Amino acid sequence: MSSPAPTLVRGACPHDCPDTCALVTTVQEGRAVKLQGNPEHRHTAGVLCTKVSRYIERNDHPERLVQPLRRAGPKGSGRFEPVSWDEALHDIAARLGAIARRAPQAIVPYSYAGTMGLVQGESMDRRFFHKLGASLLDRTICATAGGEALAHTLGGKVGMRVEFFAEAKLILIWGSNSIGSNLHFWRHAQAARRAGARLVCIDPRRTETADKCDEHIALLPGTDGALALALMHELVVNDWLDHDYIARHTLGWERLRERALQWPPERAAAVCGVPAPQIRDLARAYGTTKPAAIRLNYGVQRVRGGGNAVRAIACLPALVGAWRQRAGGVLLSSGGHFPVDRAALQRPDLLAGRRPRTVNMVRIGDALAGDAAALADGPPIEAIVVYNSNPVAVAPESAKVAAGFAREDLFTVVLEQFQTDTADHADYLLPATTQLEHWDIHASYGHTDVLLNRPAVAPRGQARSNAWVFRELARRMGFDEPCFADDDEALCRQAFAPGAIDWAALERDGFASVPLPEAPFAEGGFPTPSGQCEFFSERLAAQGLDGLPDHVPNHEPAGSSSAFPLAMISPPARNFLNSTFVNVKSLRSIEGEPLLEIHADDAGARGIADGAMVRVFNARGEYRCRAEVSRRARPGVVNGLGVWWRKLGADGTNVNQLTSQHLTDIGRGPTFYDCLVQVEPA
Ligand SMILES: Nc1nc2c(c(=O)[nH]1)N[C@H]1C(S)=C(S)[C@@H](COP(=O)(O)OP(=O)(O)OC[C@H]3O[C@@H](n4cnc5c(=O)[nH]c(N)nc54)[C@H](O)[C@@H]3O)O[C@H]1N2
Ligand SMILES: Nc1nc2c(c(=O)[nH]1)N[C@H]1C(S)=C(S)[C@@H](COP(=O)(O)OP(=O)(O)OC[C@H]3O[C@@H](n4cnc5c(=O)[nH]c(N)nc54)[C@H](O)[C@@H]3O)O[C@H]1N2
Ligand code: SF4
Ligand SMILES: [Mo]
Repeated sequence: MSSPAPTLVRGACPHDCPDTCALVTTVQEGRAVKLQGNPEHRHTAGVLCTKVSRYIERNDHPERLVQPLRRAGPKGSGRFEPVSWDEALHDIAARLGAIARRAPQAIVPYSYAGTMGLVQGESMDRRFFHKLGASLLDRTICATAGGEALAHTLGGKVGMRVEFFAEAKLILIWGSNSIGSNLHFWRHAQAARRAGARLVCIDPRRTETADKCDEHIALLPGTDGALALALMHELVVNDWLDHDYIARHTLGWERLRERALQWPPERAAAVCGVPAPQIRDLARAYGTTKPAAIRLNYGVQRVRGGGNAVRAIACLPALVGAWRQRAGGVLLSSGGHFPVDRAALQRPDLLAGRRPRTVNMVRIGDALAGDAAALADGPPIEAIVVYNSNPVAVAPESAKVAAGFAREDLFTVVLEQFQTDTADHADYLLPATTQLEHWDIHASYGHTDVLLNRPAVAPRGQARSNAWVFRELARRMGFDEPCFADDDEALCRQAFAPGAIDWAALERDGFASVPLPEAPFAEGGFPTPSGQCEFFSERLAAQGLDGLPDHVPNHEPAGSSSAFPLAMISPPARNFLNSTFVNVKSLRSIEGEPLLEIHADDAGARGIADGAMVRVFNARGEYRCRAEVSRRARPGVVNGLGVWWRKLGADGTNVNQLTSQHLTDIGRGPTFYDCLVQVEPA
């Protein structure tokens, strides 16, 4: 007998990655046998990264959570016993209900972008917590510094369309290791280079992307604002300006001009730790090459002055009139181009006039420890419900985060696919479906297509979608609004207002483009209050902040401490996605083990040989890993790559043992790359 013909199911990559690839899963006899990039989707072009081409290995992993579990050991021990869904949900509803009757804000949701799906990420969950009156969560851990900075400059997460980078003659890749974390953009950059474009990488680390660019500017972390201001200085003094564009489409030029004139390249060179001629040369290229495009990424904004740096960089295209051409401008995020109907998905009206306090997820360590400021002067946290996130590994100052999650008096529910560091601390650990097993719908922050994800296979074991869990909890709590009955497929349909996207195309192809002009700001029309590119922001000035972009030094500037003389950054590992995939053996074996890249001079001065175990430490903690004496590290800066699972590291910690809970200047974001350390042989 021949086996039944395979079926092809169209989906979307769920990961927190700007590329939002279109997937095609081949299903045979109910099993996913092959996963490929959809060749018909122009942005995916049939290509997936190494990580997601292993998604079936992750899906079918022997350690997938397949049944609800209840804690059976001390808090944090990771020991569990099986329990039925009914019993788990009944008990969770009862315990959350008892807290909610007294102090609903003592319950905190904690979620981020384990999936970027609008349904499994921000729909039924939000409805549930809104109705409950739980604390709100400020979801700042990644992109709010840059996102809010962009909103104060361009008016939102808007910018160039990614496909037109291929036509640029100069591309600045600014704070992005595109080969590792934005592969499909890199294709366009390479096409541009083949057509004669110059590529410049601006990054403290000599990344694989830097290796392949024409030039690499290895500035010190947190000094991008100074570099951007020096570029402006040169644009002004050499009159490489588009006066017409500036006059018609910008706000605050006279004031910005004065600010820029305070930043001659020599001043910036001293701050950035790069030679002044290199800055002059970059300014000449930017001022005289058309079209010039900037791929700005989130790497620049994980420092105290990250918001200001993004604002300064986002001003550059207007100065030279780069927006006039479709291959000119800047792209940090395209997320603001999507007409997502968040009110329909999340139903903030269920708050019914209540205004719960907001907890900043970056400061979860302090919040769990009872710090009044981190608790926003609200009640102590008695219960936390974690989904789509692994805070014990990814949040800063993780000794405090782990201690908080280890509190015996904290009631913790974790929805997860795997037993992560956070899952180890659960009272109830609920098995979650993967992208191959549930419905979802996706916007993107790197291109401008909406993608629909259909389930390809049945859930493993008793795994259930996030939306299912919150629907069932709502039912048990007696929440009887009709919106709590919407199933996952119905939620997909509510994500965009009727008529806002082409549903027929989405259902047929799995993707549909958001209508958008080729050069969105050729004639100005920025979505700011003034309609102009706002060099000066009245809104920031009204908050008591500098209304102009400036260089804001790090909380922990390089060279400011003799005890901790090295600046540490901890950018993504190519074969992990944040802490996701660390437990996939084939990918972990490519990454090897937690590494700290260190320059030969810094290693030599400390008697550290290549491959030696080192102790990396500061006042917040210490972390052991292997040193790699590497040309990828510049003098004075060490690179701790990737967010490893703590329990898979050398001493049960990871790089976040060292990072701080300090926040950014704009957007209340984390400052992972604003961190001083010392290193010694272990
Ligand atoms: N493979 C892989 N891809 C990923 C991720 C992953 O973990 N792995 N993470 C995903 C997520 S959550 C995000 S938010 C996105 C965006 O992720 P990004 O933050 O854009 O990540 P990277 O592309 O690694 O680029 C960051 C680069 O910034 C550099 N950098 C660090 N500090 C500074 C600085 O002060 N100035 C400048 N100019 N550069 C600095 C780092 O060395 C690094 O090369 O990537 C996503 N894609
Ligand atoms: N030192 C340092 N720390 C960092 C960073 C850094 O560069 N350096 N990067 C930061 C950034 S940019 C970010 S975005 C954060 C990311 O932090 P997180 O958003 O916490 O990302 P992940 O570590 O990928 O964890 C996501 C978890 O969600 C789970 N998950 C996936 N899909 C589903 C689902 O459908 N349902 C449920 N219930 N669970 C699911 C996955 O199994 C995974 O364990 O980390 C930050 N931490
Ligand atoms: S992680 Fe990024 S590059 Fe990899 S498949 Fe997903 S969207 Fe594409
Ligand atoms: Mo992120």
